[in-house]
Amino acid sequence: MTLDLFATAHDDTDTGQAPADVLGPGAFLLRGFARSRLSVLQGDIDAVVALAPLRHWLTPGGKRMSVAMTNCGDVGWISDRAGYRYGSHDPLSKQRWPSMPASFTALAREAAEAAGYRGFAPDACLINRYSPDARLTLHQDRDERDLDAPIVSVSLGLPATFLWGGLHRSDRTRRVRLEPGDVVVWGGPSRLVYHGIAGVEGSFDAQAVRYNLTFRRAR
Ligand code: MD6
Ligand code: FE
Repeated sequence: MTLDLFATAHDDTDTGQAPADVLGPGAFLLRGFARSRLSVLQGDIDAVVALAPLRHWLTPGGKRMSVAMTNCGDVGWISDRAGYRYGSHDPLSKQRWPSMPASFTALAREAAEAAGYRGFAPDACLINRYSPDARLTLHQDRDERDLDAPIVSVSLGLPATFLWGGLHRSDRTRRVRLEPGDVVVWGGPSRLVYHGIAGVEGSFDAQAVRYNLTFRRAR
């Protein structure tokens, strides 16, 4: 599938795919791109979490992150007092990270392609779980070796307020609501844009959480 950035309401009904929002040069919000796959994705998240449980990393400064995280793929993102990095093994189990489910790899490749990035083959998938009190402060994703590859980010569960800034931390931010099934793809001139999660919507269901998958080419 290719994106028609100038799609009209009429085109949407033809393709079943809403037109993309342009967040910036090379950065797109594909609304609902993963909506039909949410239950398969959630089942695969649960399978990964059974092998590599969600945990709250410490920041290099020693603070417990409010977002719970785990990984699948050849390498996983790790944070502790020694810093941020990618590693092939889960520090908790000392085992390799679980392999990336086929449903994840296919979605990441297809979403990247829809945004104009052909041949995206992620080697890392970070799984984030947000309870209603969790936040992710403004940051850049720059621990990856290959900054030419885009990042693909998938939302499941509770809606969230995503912060989209600029190339400097002090640049003003735009607030974007992310709903389950939304996919954000960014790369090129936007690859190092500052971004974060201001919060997720509360729910009467105490079990309710938001999951986010971010796919990267890390090594
Ligand atoms: C989140 N996402 O949506 C956090 N990073 O839960 C990210 O930090 C992120 O969505 C890089 C690229 C896309 C993202
Ligand atoms: Fe990020």
